[in-house]
Amino acid sequence: MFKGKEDFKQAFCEKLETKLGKQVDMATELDAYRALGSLLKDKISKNWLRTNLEHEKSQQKQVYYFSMEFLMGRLLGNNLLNMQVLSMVQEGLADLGLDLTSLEESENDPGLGNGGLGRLAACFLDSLASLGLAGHGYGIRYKYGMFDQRIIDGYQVELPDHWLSKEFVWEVRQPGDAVEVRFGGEVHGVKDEQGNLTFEYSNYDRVNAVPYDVPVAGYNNETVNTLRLWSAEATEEDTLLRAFNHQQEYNDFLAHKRSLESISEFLYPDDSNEEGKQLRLKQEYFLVSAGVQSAVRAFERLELPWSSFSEKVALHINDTHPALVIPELMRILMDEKHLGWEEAWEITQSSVSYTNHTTLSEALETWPVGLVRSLLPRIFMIINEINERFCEMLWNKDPGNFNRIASLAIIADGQVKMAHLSIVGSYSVNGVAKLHTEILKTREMKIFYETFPERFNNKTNGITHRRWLMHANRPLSQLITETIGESWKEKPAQLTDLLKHKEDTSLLEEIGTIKQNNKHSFAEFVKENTGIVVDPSSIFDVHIKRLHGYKRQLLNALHIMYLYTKLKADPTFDMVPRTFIFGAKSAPAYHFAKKVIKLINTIADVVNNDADVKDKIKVVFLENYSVSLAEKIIPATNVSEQISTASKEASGTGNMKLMMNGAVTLGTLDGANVEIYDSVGNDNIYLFGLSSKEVLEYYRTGAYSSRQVYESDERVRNTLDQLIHYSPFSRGETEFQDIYDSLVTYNDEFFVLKDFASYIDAQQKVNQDFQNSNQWNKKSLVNIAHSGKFSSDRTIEEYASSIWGIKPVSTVR
Ligand code: DL6
Repeated sequence: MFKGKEDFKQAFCEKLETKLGKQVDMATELDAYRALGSLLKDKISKNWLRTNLEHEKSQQKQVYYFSMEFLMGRLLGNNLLNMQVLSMVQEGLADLGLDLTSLEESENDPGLGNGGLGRLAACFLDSLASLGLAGHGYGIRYKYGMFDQRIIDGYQVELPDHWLSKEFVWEVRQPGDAVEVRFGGEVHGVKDEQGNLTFEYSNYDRVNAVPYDVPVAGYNNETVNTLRLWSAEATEEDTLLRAFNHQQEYNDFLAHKRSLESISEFLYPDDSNEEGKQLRLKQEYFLVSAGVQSAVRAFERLELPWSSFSEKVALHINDTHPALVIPELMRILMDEKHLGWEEAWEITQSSVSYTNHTTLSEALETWPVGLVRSLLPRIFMIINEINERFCEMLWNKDPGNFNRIASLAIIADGQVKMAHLSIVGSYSVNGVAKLHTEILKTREMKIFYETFPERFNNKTNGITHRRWLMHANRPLSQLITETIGESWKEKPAQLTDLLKHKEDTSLLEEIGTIKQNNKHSFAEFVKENTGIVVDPSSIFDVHIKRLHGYKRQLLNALHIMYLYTKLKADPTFDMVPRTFIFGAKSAPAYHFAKKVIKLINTIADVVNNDADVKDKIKVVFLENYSVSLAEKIIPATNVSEQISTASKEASGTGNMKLMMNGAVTLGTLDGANVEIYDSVGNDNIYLFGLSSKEVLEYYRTGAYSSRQVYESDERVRNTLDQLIHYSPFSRGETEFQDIYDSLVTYNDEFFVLKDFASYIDAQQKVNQDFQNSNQWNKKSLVNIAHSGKFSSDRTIEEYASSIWGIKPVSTVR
C-alpha cells in the first residue's frame, strides 16, 4: 500500500500530474477526488489480480450474485476505510491543503439502484469481500440512474440522474471479455449428422455486452472481488462492417445503434410495481445472458467436467428479475455445449438459488407470453418445456388435481410467472426476515412450500457495519472501541459487550453527546440546503425510505397535522420540541405517493411558518434521498420510524442502520422489526398497531371499516376533515381529496386509520421517555449493542454456509 504519509503525498501528487496534468495548487476538488480515486484503484488492483489468481489456482467455488440493482453509495470513503488508510490519507491531504470530506462530496452516488433490494446487494458485496469469500456482483451499468428528485412548490419533479458525468474512477472497461447477446429472430430445429436435434437462430439482433469491472475491496484483508457491470453496445459487425452508401443507410444505422444501446441506458425507477415493459425484459435478459456466458467461460477455464459445475459455480438471483438465468443456462448447456435435457436441468437446478424480497402481489413479476416468445424465442421454448415437465410431474404426483397444477404452473393465463420459474428452477428459496419467510411459507407460496419444503429457508437481512457505523459515525465507532476494544469491527456480534456497560452513566452521557454533536452538524446541513433552522435539542424523528402506501408516511404526516391542531388549540400543550425529517422518492407514475409528498411539504410550509408552533414542531422534507444523504441523517436520528402496515414490509434495512446508530425504533411488528424487538426487548422499542395476523385476517374477512373509525374517533375525523374542508393545509383547494378518499371512501387499504390511535399513544410515550436523557441514552446503547446481529456479515455467513456452500479463501484473508 503506502509506506507512510509522505509516500502517499508523493504518489498522490504524481497521480495528479500523470492523470490530469495538474499540480495540487491548480486542482479543483473534483480533480483531487479523481486523482485520489484512481490512485487507490491502482493500489487495489494488485490485490485484485492476486485474488483472481488465487481463486483460479485453488479452483474456488465462485458465487455470482445477479441483481438488476446495486445501490453502492460513494466508494471513496468506503475503500479508504477497508484499506485501512483513511486517517493517514486524511492527514496527508490536509498537509497539501485539501479536505478529504470535501473530496468525498465530489463523488456522485452511482445511480445503480432504487431501494431496499439494491442496497442489500451492495452490503452483501462488502461483506463477501470482507469475509474473504469468492462472491461477485453481476449488474447493469446504467448510464442514467434513478431520477434526481427536486421538490418544486411541494411537488416531486424528476430530473435525469447522469451520475457518470464526473467519471466513475473505480471502473475498468474490459472489452476483451465482451460477449454477444441475441434478441428476436427465429429459431429452427434441425437434425445434425448424428440425428440429434439442434437449434439454429436467424434474423436476430445482436448486442455486444461489454463489462466494466469495479473492484470490491474487503476490510483489512487482501481480498478484492468484482462487481461486473454490463454495458450494451453495437457489435463490430453492426458498426465497422457496414457500408454507408446513402444518407438513409447512415440514418438507419444510427437508429439501430441507438436502440441497441438503449438497453443499458436507464434504470427503471420503480421499486415494486414493474409494468410489462419490453425494454425492462430486454434489460433482464441482457444481464442474465451476459452474466451466465461469463460465468460459464470462467468455469471452462478450470477444465472440469460439466457434472462439477454446481460444485464450482453458484448463481444467485436477487428477486425474480434475473430469473431468466435458469433457461439461459439450460440454453447454453444444451445448444452450445451439447448436453442433454436431464443433465442440463440437473446442473441448472443445483446451481441457482433465489431470494424473494416482497409479498406484494403487484410486485410479483409476470411477462406476457407473446412478448417473451417474440423477444426471446429460444428462451421461451425452454421455459415452455420446463413448464410442461413440471406440470407432468405434478400430474403424476396428484393425478386429476387441475386446480393445483393451474396455480403452480409457470405459464398460465397468457403470462410467464417469474416467481414460479425461480422456485421450480432453483434449489433454494429464501425470504429476508423470519416473519416474511413465514408468510411466504404459509400464504403467498404455500403450495410451492408444500411441494418443495426443503427448498424454503430464511436469511434475515443485514447491513454492513463498516459503511453504516465505522464510516458514517466515526465518533461513535471510536467510543465503542474505547469501551469494548477493537474486535467488534471484525466480529460485530461482539457489540453485545456494550451491554456490560449499560449502567455506566458517563458512557451513556458520552453516547448522548455524540448524538447531540451529530445533530448539530446535521442541523447545519439542513440549514444550508433548505434554509430551515432546526433545533438540535429537539427530538429528531426520521422517516427515510421509498414512498409507498404500505410504508405509511401518510400516518406520520397525519399525526403531525394532529399535533399541530392540538398545539394551535392549546399553546400550553406540553411536548418536547420535535423535528420530523423525511426523505423519500416516489415512483414517477405513482400518483398517490406523489400526493403524499405534496402533503408533507404542505404541512412543512404551514408548520414551519407558524409562529405559534414553530418552536415545538418543525418538518423537513429533504429532496433526493440517497445513500450519501442517509449517511448524514442516520447518525443524527433519535427516533426511527418503521411504521409499515404489518405483513407488508418484507424486512426493512433502514431499521437496522438506525438502531446501529443509537436511534430507537417506533414501529409495527413487521419485517425485521420483529427480530429487533426480540433482541432489544420491550423497554427499548416503541411498538404499536395491528399485528400481521390481524391485518391478514382483516384482508381475508373484509371486516375492516375505515369509515367506522373515522366516525367514531374524533381525532381521526378532525384531522382528516382538514384535508378536504377549508384549513391551513387544504387552503380551500381539492388537492388532498384523493388522499381523503383513499382513507375513508375506499376503506384505507393500509390501515392508517385503524392504527392512528395507537400511533398517537406510542408517540406520546416517546415524548415522555425522551425527557429522561439517561434512560434514553440507555435505550440507545441497548440498540447499538444488539445491532451486531443485523450486520450483513452474519447474513452472508448464513448464505455462504447454508445456501452456497462456500468457505473463506484461507490464503487471501
Ligand atoms: O430485502 C431487501 C429489501 C427489504 O428490506 C424490503 O423490506 C423490501 O421492500 C425490499 N424490496 C424491494 C423491491 N422488491 N421487489 N421486487 O426493494 O427489499
